Amino acid sequence: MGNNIDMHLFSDDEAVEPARIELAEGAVLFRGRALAYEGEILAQLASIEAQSPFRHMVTRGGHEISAAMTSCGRMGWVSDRNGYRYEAIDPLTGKPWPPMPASFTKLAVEAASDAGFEGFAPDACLINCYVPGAKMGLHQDSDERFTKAPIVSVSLGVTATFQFGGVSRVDSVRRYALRHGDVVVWGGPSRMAYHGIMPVPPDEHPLVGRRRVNLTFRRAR
Ligand code: MD6
Ligand code: FE
Repeated sequence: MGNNIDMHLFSDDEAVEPARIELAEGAVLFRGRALAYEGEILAQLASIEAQSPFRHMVTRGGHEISAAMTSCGRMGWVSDRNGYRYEAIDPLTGKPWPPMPASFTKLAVEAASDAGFEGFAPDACLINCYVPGAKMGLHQDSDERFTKAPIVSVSLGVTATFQFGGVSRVDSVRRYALRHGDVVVWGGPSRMAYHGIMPVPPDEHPLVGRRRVNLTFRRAR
């Protein structure tokens, strides 16, 4: 029995690290929550990429965003010299964004519900692809009309360091490793928290390769 206790406490990372971590009020990290869906998500991702490829968008100021992006769902996130917004047509292809796969919606809705946000109905899934060195500076997600809805974020591939601050840019930030399969839900008092991704290290994931892919589900309209 003593051995079992030792194994439970020290031999298994899952046991040492809880599956659910409260980052702040309204923000929850679920370790490994998407692992049960990984094959399905990666297959759907290949199909989405084939229809609406990853591309580097520019900001209003003309700076290229280092993460390559695409979207699925009724609305997609777009940035160009006119700024950030949601659009129903992919400007690269001139066609609607690929539909949101049912498995994506199920994962996002269930995770939101477990974090305390019932009735989440995402209409947009922004997909970010980071190669080694790519990053995302501290920002707030404020382009959505319904900020009452939470955001659900799914990390795949190479582990990256997530910075999570407060609702003011000058608030101190905490850092968390986001690994393949981790899901973060945030809303309520955390919905406007500043956050970012530190430069992704030159690692390789056995299924995803030398990249990190992040899905963020939102209610845009
Ligand atoms: C990323 N994520 O993880 C970028 N935004 O690659 C985000 O910007 C983000 O993870 C809002 C809520 C959760 C997120
Ligand atoms: Fe964000």
